[in-house]
Amino acid sequence: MALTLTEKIINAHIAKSAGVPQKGEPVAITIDQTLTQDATGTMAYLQFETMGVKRVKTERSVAYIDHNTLQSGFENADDHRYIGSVAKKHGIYFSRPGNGICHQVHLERFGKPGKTLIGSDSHTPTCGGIGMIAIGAGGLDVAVAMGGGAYHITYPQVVGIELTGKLRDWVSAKDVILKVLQELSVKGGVGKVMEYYGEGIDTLSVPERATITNMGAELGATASIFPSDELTRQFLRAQGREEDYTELKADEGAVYDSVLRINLSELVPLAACPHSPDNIKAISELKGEKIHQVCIGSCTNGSLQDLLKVAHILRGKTVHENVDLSIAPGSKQVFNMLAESGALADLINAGARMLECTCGPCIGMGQSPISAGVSLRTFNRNFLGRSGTKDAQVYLVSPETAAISALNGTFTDPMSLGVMPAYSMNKAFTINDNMVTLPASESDAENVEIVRGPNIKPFPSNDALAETITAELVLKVGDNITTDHIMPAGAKILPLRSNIPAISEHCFVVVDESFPERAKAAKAKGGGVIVAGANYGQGSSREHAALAPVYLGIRAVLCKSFARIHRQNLINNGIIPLEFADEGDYDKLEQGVMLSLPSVKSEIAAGKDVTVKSGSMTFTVKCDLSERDRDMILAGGLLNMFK
Ligand code: MIC
Ligand code: SF4
Repeated sequence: MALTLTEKIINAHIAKSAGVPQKGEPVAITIDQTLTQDATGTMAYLQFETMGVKRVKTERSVAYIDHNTLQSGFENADDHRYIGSVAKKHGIYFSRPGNGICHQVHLERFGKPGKTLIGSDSHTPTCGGIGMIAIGAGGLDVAVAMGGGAYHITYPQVVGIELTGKLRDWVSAKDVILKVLQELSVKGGVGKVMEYYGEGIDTLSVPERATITNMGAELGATASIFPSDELTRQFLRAQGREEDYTELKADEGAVYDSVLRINLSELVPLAACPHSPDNIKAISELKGEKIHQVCIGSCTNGSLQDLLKVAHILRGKTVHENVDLSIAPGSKQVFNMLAESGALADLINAGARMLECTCGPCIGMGQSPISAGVSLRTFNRNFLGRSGTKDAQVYLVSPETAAISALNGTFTDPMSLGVMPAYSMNKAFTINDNMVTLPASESDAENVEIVRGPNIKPFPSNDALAETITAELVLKVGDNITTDHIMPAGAKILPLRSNIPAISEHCFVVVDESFPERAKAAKAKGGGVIVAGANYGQGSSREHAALAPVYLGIRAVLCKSFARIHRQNLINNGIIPLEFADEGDYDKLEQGVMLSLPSVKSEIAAGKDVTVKSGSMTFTVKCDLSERDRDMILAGGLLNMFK
């Protein structure tokens, strides 16, 4: 049978040889590579340590420091040191602070076509740009994979995205993925892999493809992938690793579960408007509106190609007096090459505030906009409050739109710039892996000591499931609640990532400041339940959005539907994921009522719907779990199950 590229790679990685499961059925896949970043990494490595595995069992595991890099106290620095020491001891490559953003560096230096990668960051699918099945996951799942365990997913549907035509001058790869988001929405990719094909892909370089696969995360997709072709070979050759190249594509006649066709020639510059990546308008509709800030960089648009275009636009000009422009290159390689080519001088001369090559403003690590400010960012998320300024209006745009708008002080269509100069990717990148520390040899590893700072507190454990739950409906929220609502990030809160009791005090405060107090009061009386609309938990992979609720006594989340990674994080930590069988029941429940689940344990163990009672009302809700997930829920989480 003719297979899609996604199916070929997944089928070659099926862990147990019970044959290829049907689409929508659980599948366990073997994992070739893992990555972690520092904001999720501390938890992942604490969990890895409890597994007692001496050396990672993957082909390559890399620990990056790129998120929590603002050291305004000892916490982040301590966590970096801890991760570095674990990496050295257990066979993990360590990308030191200053080396760049995990997804950019992994694409440049480690990713390999045809391999599987999971990472404790939702934008891990970036490496789909070089033909990998790369998936974002919770830290615990990454820890299990480092220990040689399989990764469990639902066998995805494969959406074919056929690209025809060619982008016009100043229309960017970012506009392609914004168009896909406009068509499919932030929940359009749940349970699916987006596979790109068609003549249009021949016009997109690997970094451009990576911009597109990166923001597949915003569709909720499990992964996004491009074929590995001549352009992939050129990229790998330019990275000095042509030997990692393999040609990969879908079989002739492969059938996709659904198809979306996009003619690149018809696209125009777009923006995702506040506060959702699928709230799309054309820049021409926003033209002339005043802006206050521009931030360029991130794992979406921090490549050399992106920043060379920005430098070209800024050359010899000055950033508008009402605009603050910050630029964070995606990696040390990009930063170096900007310096070598002289483009860095163009950026500095124009008045850009150059930041180190980290996530920076994308995760609210500095550069919060002014009150009610309009900020144009080349990033991938514009969720409420994520920038650090709650009433800021964040728009997601291409580097081209960002740069020209920074000069004019208003939304400006880059197509007004006329003909674009010919850009060719460098034949060779500047390669210097001196900021990647190699792990100790097996014999030396015995002597490596793990360094633990005082900020590192043990993670909370859950109890095995009891037969009955009686809990308060402590919070009722609507559709598309993000993990940035559940567990906000930013410079003030991120240093608490290794301290669950402390970070829990910030849980849901963007939505309701009294939530932590109310949840704790409910915990003392049996626990709490959260009720939500559709696509609950979209966005990041941060396990803290499950760990803090565990700590605050949340026993179950009852919603219309879940985002994939967050649902798994809830299960891994023993919070029951329930879905309304009749969505009308959502409207009947009010915050503050008591809910009882009289036979929850027996019902879940028997694979039945779960009975819920509230006052005189009785209804059933769905709890569709694989056998493994059911065992985890009954045990109170993955680590309990191991014990
Ligand atoms: C994000 O972009 O939201 C993050 C910060 O990279 C998260 C990870 C985290 O919260 O640590 C993600 O995408 O998974
Ligand atoms: Fe970092 Fe932003 Fe990318 Fe997340 S989305 S990995 S915070 S650059």
